[in-house]
Amino acid sequence: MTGDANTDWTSAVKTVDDASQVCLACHIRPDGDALGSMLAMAVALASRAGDRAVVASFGDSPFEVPRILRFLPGQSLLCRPAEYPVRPEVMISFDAASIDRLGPLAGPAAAAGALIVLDHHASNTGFGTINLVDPAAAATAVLATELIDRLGIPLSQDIAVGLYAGLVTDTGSFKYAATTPQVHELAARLLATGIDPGVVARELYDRAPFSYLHLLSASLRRACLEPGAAGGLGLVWTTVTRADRAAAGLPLESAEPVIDVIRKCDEAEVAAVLKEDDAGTWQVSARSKAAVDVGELCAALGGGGHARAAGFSFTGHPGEAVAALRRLLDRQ
Ligand SMILES: [Mn+2]
Repeated sequence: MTGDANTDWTSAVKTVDDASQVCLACHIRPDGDALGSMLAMAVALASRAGDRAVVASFGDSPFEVPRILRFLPGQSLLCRPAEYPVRPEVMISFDAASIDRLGPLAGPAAAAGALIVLDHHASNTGFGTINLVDPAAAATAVLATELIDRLGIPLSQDIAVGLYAGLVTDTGSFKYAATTPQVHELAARLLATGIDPGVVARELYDRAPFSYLHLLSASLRRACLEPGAAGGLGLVWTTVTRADRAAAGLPLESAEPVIDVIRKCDEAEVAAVLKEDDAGTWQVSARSKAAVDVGELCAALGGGGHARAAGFSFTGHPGEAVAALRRLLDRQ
């Protein structure tokens, strides 16, 4: 935690308590941690007596909640970026390492009377007026829980579902090294509200339309193994093209789970999936097992993320993106 942590938490609580309007935002193309944490906080703030207005949004265009996150409670509190206050009295940012990750909501963030930043990226730039940033936290959901607790708001089931979704997402269903005893203690607290972990897991990971099987198959068939990459630790990569998605009738976000199949490969420390978006830009997801910091690598390519899970965007031929990645891997 940066700065004097306790002072920062105290001023965050006072800032929220004193506000007549609180505006929430999370990073563009939100994942379960970004949207789950934000909606949990939105429900928490809206549940409290008083006439404080609460709005929440993210800067995607078109503005659509990703399919796998449509089960999250609190979506009635969402507004489109165009309807977002231009100069919020108090704004809270969730899971964004830098202000540009808010997309079009970076403007309101820069103009806000107070900006509270809740995040766990080691690369966080400290762009808030109050920065509640803890790289040791397994998820932004951990920090959102702390703020909800400090505000004295009891955890309802609707709040717990969002926080639990964040925890599950960022720990890879309690599989990653960040899964500390404290993570399981928080999970226990959230489950004790009576929420169903099976429902959350199924919504997040265990459902897809039939056509996804064809998209997955096309992508797996093209997988390349480069055993000599990363100083002999190995790289495995593949693509999901616009043509694959058009054939399956699926949006970009449907390609997200492909990396979890690719990264199983024993012969590679690093895995990458290049997903072609609707504009023809490649959205690259990278994962590592233990030795390589893909967060650093992706930051060098204009992206960012964590040591074991990160990403960047690339315009050009996918082979060039892989070549750029390979050069950095060999250097690291
Ligand atoms: Mn996160």
